[in-house]
Amino acid sequence: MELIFATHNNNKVKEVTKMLPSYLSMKSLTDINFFDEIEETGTTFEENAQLKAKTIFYKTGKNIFADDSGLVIEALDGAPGVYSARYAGTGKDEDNIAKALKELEGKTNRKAYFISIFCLILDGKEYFFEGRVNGTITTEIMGDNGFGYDPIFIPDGFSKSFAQMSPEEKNAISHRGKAVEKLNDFLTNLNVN
Ligand code: ITT
Repeated sequence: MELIFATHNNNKVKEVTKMLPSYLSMKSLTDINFFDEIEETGTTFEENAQLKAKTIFYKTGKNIFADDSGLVIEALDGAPGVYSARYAGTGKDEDNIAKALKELEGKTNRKAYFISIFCLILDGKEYFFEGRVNGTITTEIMGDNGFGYDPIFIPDGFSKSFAQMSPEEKNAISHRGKAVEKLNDFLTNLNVN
């Protein structure tokens, strides 16, 4: 079965590609020549995931899924949250990281979680899958794998950041990895092929 992943973020594509079962053929927005920005006007991860999936569904009529994700930091009242991609306003990961570390200066509570909400539109019907991973925010950058806030996030139970893990290690415990697992289970149970 063909499934379009409604994202412009190639790092998301790379992570998810490694986890999908072989009966799914995933196409990215680049593969279908869709380059327009999709404005994320929602106030929740669910709303934004749905908005991205619906936009591409209306364009193509095909089976789609979208991922809206972000970092939620307890001591910052949930920021950057749904604004994770545009937190510093420059669209650059290093500026977003610098801003998060600055806002956390002097704060002892470094608890945070990553969340990923997938919205699947299959035969016109919507389904949602959630993945979460708890952790702490470092005081400095650690590692250079991955993307986004990976260099400042240490998942609970580990002493290294997501950016110090291999893609496989990160996928095994990450918010996105968990959401993909739920998507896979759902499709497998439907006997989609
Ligand atoms: P699309 O909307 O096109 O999918 P995007 O990057 O704009 O791409 P989001 O709106 O979902 O996606 O924003 C997610 C942001 O949250 C992302 O740009 C990173 O800054 C951060 N983020 C999400 N998952 C992450 C991960 O696994 N590791 C590090 N940062 C992550």
